[in-house]
Amino acid sequence: MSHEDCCTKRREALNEFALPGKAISCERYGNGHINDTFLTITDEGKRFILQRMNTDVFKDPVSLMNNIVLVTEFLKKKIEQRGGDTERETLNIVGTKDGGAYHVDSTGNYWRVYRYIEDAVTLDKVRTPDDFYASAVAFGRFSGQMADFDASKLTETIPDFHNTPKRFETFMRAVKDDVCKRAEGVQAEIEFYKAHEADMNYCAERLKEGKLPLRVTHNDTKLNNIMLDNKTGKGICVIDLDTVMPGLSIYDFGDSIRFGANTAAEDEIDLSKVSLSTDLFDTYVKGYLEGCDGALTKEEIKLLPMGAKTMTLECGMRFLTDYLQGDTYFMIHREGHNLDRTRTQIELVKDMERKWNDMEAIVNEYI
Ligand code: ADP
Ligand code: GN1
Ligand code: MG
Repeated sequence: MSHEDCCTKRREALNEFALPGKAISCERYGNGHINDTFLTITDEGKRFILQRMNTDVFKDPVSLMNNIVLVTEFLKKKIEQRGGDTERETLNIVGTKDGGAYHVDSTGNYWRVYRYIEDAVTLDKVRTPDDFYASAVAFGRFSGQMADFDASKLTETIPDFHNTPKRFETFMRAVKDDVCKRAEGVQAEIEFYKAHEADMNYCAERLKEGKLPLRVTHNDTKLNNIMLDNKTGKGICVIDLDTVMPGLSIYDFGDSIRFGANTAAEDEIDLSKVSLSTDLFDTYVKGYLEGCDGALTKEEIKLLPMGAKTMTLECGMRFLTDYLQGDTYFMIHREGHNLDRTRTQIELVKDMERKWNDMEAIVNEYI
């Protein structure tokens, strides 16, 4: 869609929602890789998040929005029960003028609006360990809150989202098909993932054996999917609820480590900057277990390092798959962006392997 078309579509879409006052600005916002996100401000100075949902990624946006309505309503009740602030501690959907949770425009784009969570930030990098600790407590608490949610009500918005063995099959198919003729240039990266196939099966096998429980998890626990309160520094609200589905707690833990305990950005080009901060790892273990409030089993705690390694392997392999398939899934902002992302993830796995004993010693302290 051209820039102008996009602006027109946005304006038209905004008009469908029951906003107080008139929208006077609407600018691209945030660093998510999936949806098109815009910040809109009304003539009364109220702020809202407008999103064009990515329907290539989320093939059933109607069920997805149904999930989000169910989850946010459920969380709202819990927040009310503990006397919290329902405006800030969960996402709030702004309905359309005719009472729907989303709008479909004339060309089939799906739009939604959330109230903007004020006096809070999302971060792409921790400023201090306290930020990471706060995010860990909040993500842990999120899964605790979801413990008595009826998972059968949820649609799997992306089937096999964290089915790592299946992701490996998809990756191998992408290597074989090589539709963009890029495989030759990334042989070392391909070999790295082939050599780690057994690691990628490990947690999935423990799940199959019943050693790891299936819980309702967030599944996309990046640091920038949590709002930190400007005044208290606490994790006020978990956002990006598109992938709330049954999953493994060690994967929620692991994806946070992959993104937040890396000493470099996810797309850093200078690989010498990439490493696992064992201090941040320790901080996150402490916060996550506190947030989960005793809910994790001994086996889950023991396998937290493996959750981190699996998520870092899986995510890097997904970036490489997307690179091989012509960058159709993750939003890219430069040539080779997905390959840069792959390389940081590989470097991070290598550093985890070097620091494996330290990671295990840290979690053992908490068992
Ligand atoms: P994506 O799925 O593309 O990652 P997100 O839902 O995570 O999209 O939104 C992208 C970014 O927009 C977030 O990282 C956050 O900075 C901002 N954002 C999203 N929802 C809100 C909200 N309700 N209030 C404030 N900021 C938000
Ligand atoms: C995507 O939507 P966002 O940017 O929070 C992706 C995650 C990846 C992450 C990598 C639905 O997360 O699975 O781990 O990018 N989300 C989806 O940064 O695929
Ligand atoms: Mg996001």
